[in-house]
Amino acid sequence: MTTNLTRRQILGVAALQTAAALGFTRINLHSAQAAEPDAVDSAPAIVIGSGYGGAVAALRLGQAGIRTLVLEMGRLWNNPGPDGTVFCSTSAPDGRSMWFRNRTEAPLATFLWLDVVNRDISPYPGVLDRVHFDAMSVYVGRGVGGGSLVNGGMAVTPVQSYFSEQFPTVDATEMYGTYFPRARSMLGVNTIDRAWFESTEWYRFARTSRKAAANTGLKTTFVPNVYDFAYMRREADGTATRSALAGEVIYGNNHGKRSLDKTYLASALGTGNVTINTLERVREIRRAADGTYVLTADRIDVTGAVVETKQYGCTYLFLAAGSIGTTELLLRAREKGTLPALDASVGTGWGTNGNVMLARANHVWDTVGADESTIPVMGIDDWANADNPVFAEIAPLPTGLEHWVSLYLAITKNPQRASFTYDPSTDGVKLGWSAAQSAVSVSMAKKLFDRINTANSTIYRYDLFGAGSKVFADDFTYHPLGGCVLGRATDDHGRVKGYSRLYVTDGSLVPGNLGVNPFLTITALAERTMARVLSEDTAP
Ligand code: FAE
Repeated sequence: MTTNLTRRQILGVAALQTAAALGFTRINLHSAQAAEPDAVDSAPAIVIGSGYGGAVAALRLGQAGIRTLVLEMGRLWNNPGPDGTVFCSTSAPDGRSMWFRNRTEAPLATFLWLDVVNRDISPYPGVLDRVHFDAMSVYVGRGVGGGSLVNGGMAVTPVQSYFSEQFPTVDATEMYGTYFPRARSMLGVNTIDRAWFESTEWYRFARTSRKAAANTGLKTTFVPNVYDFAYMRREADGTATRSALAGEVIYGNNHGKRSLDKTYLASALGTGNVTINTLERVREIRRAADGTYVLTADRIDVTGAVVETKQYGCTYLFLAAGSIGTTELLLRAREKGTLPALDASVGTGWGTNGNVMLARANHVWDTVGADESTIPVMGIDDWANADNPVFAEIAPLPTGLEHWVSLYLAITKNPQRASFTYDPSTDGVKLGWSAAQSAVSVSMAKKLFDRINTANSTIYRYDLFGAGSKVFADDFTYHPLGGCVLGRATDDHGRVKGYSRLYVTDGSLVPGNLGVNPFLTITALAERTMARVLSEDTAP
């Protein structure tokens, strides 16, 4: 990994490693029996979750000199396994791939209808989770860095007019002038060299999809990424260990990716004010009589057994457990009466960002190449089409063989939203999203790709999404958004309604749809919240 780290970031990485070592040692010392919570550990500020929203909160709190504890249910991904790598490979996944599963659950289930993609694995706190609800499942990252550990790294700035439509009370000039640039710079966003893109075998697949779009009269656009493209070129030259060029992405990149543990979180630890506890899942939040917050968290071991139940206290509480995690924590607190004054809109306004995955079969002369980089760098941009707005990421399908498949993740302007409800029988949440709501995304994606197929005399692939010749994968999303929407469940800066010194900084603030991949916006909004909170709420 050659991504440049600042001295503070290097200190931070060293601290992460020490914390992990200590964490695992402590875990081994405890019996598998869960204990009752006893002592309350306290910190002025606690952050739940270490994805984008949590990483921004931790860094800015640490820089402000506020001692901060981050609680993360996943593990720290820094120690190599027996095979010498931190993350397992995509072609031969093991327990490190998925969160406590007996078998992997990859987005593409089959190839030529054959069950050749998924593998049996041993349960372990792996890096990718697929959370199942009735008619929708949600992919999320687990570990220090959250979704940044497993995602495609696409750092896309939304169209300003649509951002303003979704966030009418947020000053867009300030977002586009200050917070988006700040987020891009902190995340290490870079762009692929155009000449290399045009010539390398590794992006033949994207050029072939671009040609099909151009034949349809559609516009394509380059998309920035946090994967280090200079490193990728060295991979191609054979002078650096391959990661993006070795099929790595959804189960973690061993090299090249500027995930949050290398950027925001390393800097946060470098402040000396931030500690991250791993394998600790917050279960309950309540408010003490003095107005401070008390959290109950289960510490698990690598078998998933609860080895300790802990209580934490804090003055400032930042929820950054992701759209699903934060919404569940708040809904449970409202419905069980531990935070009864939470707004009625908590749990509402959730959407899939209109996600649909699909693939086309190219003609034999339109090859995609045996070599495909896992890092997407291009999208079909038809968002300005008022009749059917779609932004479709040109996605890789690296198998090491020519397969003539063009894969896409379409982001459609689906207006459908769903709500979560608390289920006392499981102490969890149910999601009211229906298959009919997914059908709205499918019909929009179909409209666009029918045009592309007609213009190119091509057809869809029917063999990739499981038995039954499913063409449109509409039963999962990579982009869960909403549940605690900005300006509804919170004020305009993520302060949760009904309680002081309680904040949300993650994807649950985004009202269900953004039109582009969401992490840059989540990061920029979190920067905006932290700037306001630190200037107004934490003064002595
Ligand atoms: P997130 O990153 O999910 O972090 C939440 C963290 O909280 C996780 O580490 C959880 O383990 C932890 N957590 C949850 N509950 C608890 C609890 N009770 N106690 C303690 N910890 C908890 O949230 N987006 C893009 O913009 N570009 C892409 O290219 C892209 N590709 C993607 C590919 C895949 C396969 C996936 C799954 C997602 C992709 N995304 C992409 C989405 C992006 O990763 C996602 O929007 C962000 O990670 C969401 O950030 P949050 O801070 O909301």
